[in-house]
Amino acid sequence: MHVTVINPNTTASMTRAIGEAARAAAAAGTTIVATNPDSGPASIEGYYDEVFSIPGLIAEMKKARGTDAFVIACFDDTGLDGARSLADVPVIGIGEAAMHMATLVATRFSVITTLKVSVPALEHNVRKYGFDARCGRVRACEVPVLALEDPASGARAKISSEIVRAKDEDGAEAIVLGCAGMAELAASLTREHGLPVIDGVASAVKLAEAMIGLGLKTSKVGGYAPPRAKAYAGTFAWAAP
Ligand code: 5HY
Repeated sequence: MHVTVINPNTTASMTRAIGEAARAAAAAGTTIVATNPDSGPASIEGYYDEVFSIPGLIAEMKKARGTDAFVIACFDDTGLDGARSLADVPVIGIGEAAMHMATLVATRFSVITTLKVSVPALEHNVRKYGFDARCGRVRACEVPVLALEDPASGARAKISSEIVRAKDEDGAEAIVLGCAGMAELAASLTREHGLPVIDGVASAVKLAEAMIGLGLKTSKVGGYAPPRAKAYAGTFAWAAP
């Protein structure tokens, strides 16, 4: 199995950490290639950054050869529907994957993301995926995406105290980590707090392996039908279907 993991922001150090988390979760025989675009935002925090990260994501998909599945390694599931329209193979967003895993192990979960500017887009995804009856709240630990990799940011402690609040105030029975940059914290936070703390990168890789194993492909009979051939002008002529 060959899985292409795309970090839609342009920060290579974050892509390396995402690749490590994906390989740590992958089964023997699954090869992981982790990439990021060379144009677009250094991190995705809110709607504006999201808009400018999608062309780079699509460009990385078009470059990929012989992949059996794509993983979009941004918790906003950036450009997920457009990506599924382009690809025949499964395309899995780490946000949707982690939420599915949470509902398999708990009646109620909370999401802990980076900044509050990211919260509305994630709340929208919770509703879009039909998890609003199972998700207590989308919380922000107020640590910027790129500060997550800086030990001096106190990110782990801030996420940890948000978990305590989610358990007390939301009745959370599981926690979903709301950023690809939090992947390496899942295991130790699970031990510390005595409940499942779920990382989307690992969740998406395992779901990709399951879907490839089942021979499941993206349906092309409706919303994810291939885009109709047409001209794209100017900067995006390369993206013309
Ligand atoms: C992520 N941003 O997973 C999201 C998290 C967020 O660059 N990678 C990003 O804050 O929305």
